Amino acid sequence: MEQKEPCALTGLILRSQGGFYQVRTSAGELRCRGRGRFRKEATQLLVGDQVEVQPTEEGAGFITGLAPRKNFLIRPPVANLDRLVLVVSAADPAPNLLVVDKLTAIAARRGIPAALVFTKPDLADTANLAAIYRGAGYPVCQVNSLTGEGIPQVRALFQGGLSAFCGNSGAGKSTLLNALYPELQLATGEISRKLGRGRHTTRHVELFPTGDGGYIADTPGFSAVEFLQFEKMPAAALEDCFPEFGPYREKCRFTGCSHRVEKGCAVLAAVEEGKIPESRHQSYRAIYEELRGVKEWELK
Ligand SMILES: Nc1nc2c(ncn2[C@@H]2O[C@H](COP(=O)(O)OP(=O)(O)OP(=O)(O)O)[C@@H](O)[C@H]2O)c(=O)[nH]1
Ligand SMILES: [Mg+2]
Ligand SMILES: [Zn+2]
Repeated sequence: MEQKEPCALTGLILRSQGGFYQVRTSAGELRCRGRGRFRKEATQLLVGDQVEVQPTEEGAGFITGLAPRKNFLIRPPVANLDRLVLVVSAADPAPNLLVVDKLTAIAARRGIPAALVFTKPDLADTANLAAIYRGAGYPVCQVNSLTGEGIPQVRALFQGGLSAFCGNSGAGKSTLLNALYPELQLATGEISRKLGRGRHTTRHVELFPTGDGGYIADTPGFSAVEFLQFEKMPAAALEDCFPEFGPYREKCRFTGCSHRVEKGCAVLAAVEEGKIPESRHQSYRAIYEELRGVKEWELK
C-alpha cells in the first residue's frame, strides 16, 4: 500500500490538459501530475474528481489518491455530476433529436438529472423543441445568449453542485457561459457556412466556480458522427431511461412489453394520443434497435 505522506491535501480537478491536472485545494490551485498508478492511465482521472494531492514546490504537486466517484460520463469526460445541461441550438447546427435523446438516456442510466437549454431562438423556433422536452418532464429553458433573453431562467437551472454543459459543437455552450459569467471571456467560434456546424472551439473540459459554491463545466462539443454508438446496456433497461413512459408502462397488456409493436401497449397508445412526444418514442425505438445488436458478454 502507498504510504500516506503527512501534508497531503484534498482537492478538485478543475482542468486536465497535456498530462497536467489543475487542482483546487485549500492551499490554492496546484498544477499536478499523476503519481503511481495515476501516472500510467491518463484517462483514469477526470475533471470533477476529488483527489489527494502531495504538494511539491510552489504551485505544483502530485496526485496520489482518488476518492470514489458518485458518477461519471465518458462524453463529455466529467465525474461527480449533479446535473447535465444539454445545450441544443434550434439552427446552425440544426438539432439532432436522436443525439439529444441518447444523452438524456445516458444521463438517466447513470443517475444524473438532465436539463435542456435551447439556443438561437433568433434563427429558428425553439418553442416546439421546448414543448417536447417539457412534455417529457425535463426542466427546459430557451435563451438568446446574444441579447441576454432567458439568462435568468438558465441561472435558475443550476444552483450549487457540479453541472456540465454539453452538446454539439457550435450549439453555443461557451457563448452561454460568457453571457452568464462575462468575466470568463471564453473563446467562441463561428459556424462553418460550408459545413453548417461548429469548429470545435472548446478543446478541454474546464470547471468554473458559479459563485454559490457550485461549479459549471464547459466541454468540447461533438459532432453527430462521433455519437453513433450508444452505451451498452440491455435493451429491456432502456424504458427506464425515458421517464415520460413511467405512468403508462404498468398498463401495457403484456409483461415484458417492449413498447414498439405490441398490441395493447399503453405507451404506444399514449404516443398516439399525443401524451408522449412522438420524436422521443422514435428515438427510443432507434436506440432499442441498436441495443438489440449488443451481445450479452458485452454488457458490464
Ligand atoms: N444567432 C445566435 N447565435 C448564437 C447564439 N448563441 C451562440 N451563438 C453563436 O454560435 C456560434 C458558436 O458558439 P460557441 O459558443 O462557440 O459554441 P460551442 O457550443 O461552445 O462550440 P464548441 O466549443 O465547438 O463545442 C458563435 O458564433 C456564437 O456567437 C444565439 O442565441 N443566437
Ligand atoms: Mg465552446
Ligand atoms: Zn408497452
